[in-house]
Amino acid sequence: MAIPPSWIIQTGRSIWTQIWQVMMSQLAPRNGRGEYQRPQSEFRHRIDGIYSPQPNRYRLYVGWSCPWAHRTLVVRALKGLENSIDITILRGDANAGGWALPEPEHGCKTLAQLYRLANPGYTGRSTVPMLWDTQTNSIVNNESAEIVEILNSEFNDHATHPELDLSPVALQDSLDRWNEVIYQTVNNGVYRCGFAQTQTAYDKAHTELFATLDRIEDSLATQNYLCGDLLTLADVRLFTTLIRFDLVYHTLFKCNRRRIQDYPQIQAYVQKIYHLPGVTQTCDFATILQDYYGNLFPLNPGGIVPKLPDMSYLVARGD
Ligand SMILES: N[C@@H](CCC(=O)N[C@@H](CS)C(=O)NCC(=O)O)C(=O)O
Repeated sequence: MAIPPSWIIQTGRSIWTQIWQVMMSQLAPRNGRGEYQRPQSEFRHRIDGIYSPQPNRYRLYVGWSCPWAHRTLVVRALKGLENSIDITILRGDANAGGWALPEPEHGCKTLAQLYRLANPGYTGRSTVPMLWDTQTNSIVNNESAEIVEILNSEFNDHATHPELDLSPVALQDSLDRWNEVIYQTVNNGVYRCGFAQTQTAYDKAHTELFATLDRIEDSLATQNYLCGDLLTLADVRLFTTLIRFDLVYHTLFKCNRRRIQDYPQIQAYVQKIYHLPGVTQTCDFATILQDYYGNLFPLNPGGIVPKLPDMSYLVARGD
């Protein structure tokens, strides 16, 4: 006897919704309104005291797909720190839901093991980017917003481009203001859309995200970068979210009012940064697609990875 379709749908929906709610509550912390709450990064040392600015002493752990890690790769490239700060590129492990090392280091196969090697009993998240001190085998910092500041200012004696200052004092107020709004509504805003656990939380995040993108579009009509005519850390921080937007956030995270290629000014701005020396090489579109669609299981349980969308706006340079 055939099972009535309505029964299959009702049962499937009820079971799936319950499992989804359990998974999301574990993987994406939320407040009482179902709004995603990103946990704070726990390692916040600077390059001072025991951490002196020696070349080839520190190692950056990153993954190609992660927008926060990508910020550090862009600053490392722009400053010309490739020969003084080494990197380890981690692989997203879809089954374990974490980062795997390409080959064992200090007997560790995963980033989580490395975090615990340095800090036995650590119970927090093992995130990239992470700046590691090879001299003391300790974690210096795992907050991208701070790692980019460190790379911008602390290794100038060992940088090919020490003259490039991505955080000039004169622009500090404007930089801080942009960083604040862009973090809330764009960098973390796309995650607030994708990880929202109520309709109201999603609607709010979506509205705020596109209000900021509209505001950025207006600003870029009269200036090259967010704070005027100089590239700053605020642009780097925005860029790594924008470059992923049409690839993954527009679809997987339901950030779908417009794409980046529908904004003339923002599109030209992303294209300009993409072509700065060394930046193109930090953008790996295939891995971004694979990791987001493959690893964020509760958002894509079927596991099908879409084709690369048309990203030709990046290469069709208008200038
Ligand atoms: N606040 C951190 C966030 C970094 C972060 O969330 N990284 C993600 C990848 S996009 C991660 O490593 N997640 C692994 C986990 O949460 O276990 C930063 O900006 O550095």
